[in-house]
Amino acid sequence: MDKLKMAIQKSGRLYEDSIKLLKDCSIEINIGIDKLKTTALNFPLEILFLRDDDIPQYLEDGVADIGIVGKNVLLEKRKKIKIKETLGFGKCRLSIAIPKTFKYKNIKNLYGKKIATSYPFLVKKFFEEKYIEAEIHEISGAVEIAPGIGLADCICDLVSSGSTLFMNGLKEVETILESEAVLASNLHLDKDQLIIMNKLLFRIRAVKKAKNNKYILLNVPNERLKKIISYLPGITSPVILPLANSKCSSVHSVVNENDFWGIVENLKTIGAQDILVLPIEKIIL
Ligand code: PRT
Ligand code: ZN
Repeated sequence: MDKLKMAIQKSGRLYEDSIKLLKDCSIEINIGIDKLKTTALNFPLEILFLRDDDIPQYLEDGVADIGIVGKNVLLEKRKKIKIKETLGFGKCRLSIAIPKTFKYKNIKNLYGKKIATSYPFLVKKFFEEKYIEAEIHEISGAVEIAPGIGLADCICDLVSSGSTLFMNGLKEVETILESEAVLASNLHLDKDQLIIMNKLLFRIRAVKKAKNNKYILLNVPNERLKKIISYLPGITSPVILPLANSKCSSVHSVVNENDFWGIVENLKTIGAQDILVLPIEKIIL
């Protein structure tokens, strides 16, 4: 079987998490010194290291079959490729930011303003949808300094912590896109390539599911068991095991990260004891 060619960012914000994702999927790779490409040792995958901006084009052209790229880049480039899975890292938002001194009430205040951005297509689309005319000035980097040097009235750029905006005297006023890394694919994969991609997606989904859940073990007085398990759905249902102390049982279950603290607080109030929480490596349903 041929290998599937996968593009990932050569260096930058998505590199570490992309490599970690492969590792979490039990795919072993040796990264050479030149770091142009490498082959997985235990999975039919060839990995190409590229600049993130080039990945959508390479996917459309079939130079790479699948790739990891920010949704922001993918939507800006408008190539004929398909998003197969969101990956939960590289999270950021594409936002409009204005100088702190700018008196802003609503989006209409941006009418006729000059906006510096590296995302001209997405910004243009946003303003067209709002029927606002604005002048878009495309720049490729250091967008946040544009208002300070008189190049633009405001900017549209990626934001994660917000500290870059803060340090440049800017404040965020509108979010035009929520973004994260995605796995995208070429539209014309053959049967063998689809088989490999689906095997990889199966692993990625198991890893993602595990990351969003915790394994929880607790000891419960038997008379409280019914109430306690009503708070613990588990994957199918919770496991209940007898303890040496016959008045108590051990309950094992899986809890979603988002609901975790609420559930634990309730369990404690109802009488759960000795609560242990463990990370899960993979969940295969
Ligand atoms: O060399 P190459 O072209 O491959 O990389 P690059 O320099 O173009 O991209 P890189 O590595 O900076 O970002 C790759 C991807 O990471 C982006 O396309 C996004 O999908 C994602 N990502 C997540 C971010 C950020 N968070 C982010 N904060 N990309 C850029 N930023 C920048 C932003 O542009 C601004 O300058 O970080 C600054 C703001 O960060 P905060 O934390 O101060 O708000
Ligand atoms: Zn780039």
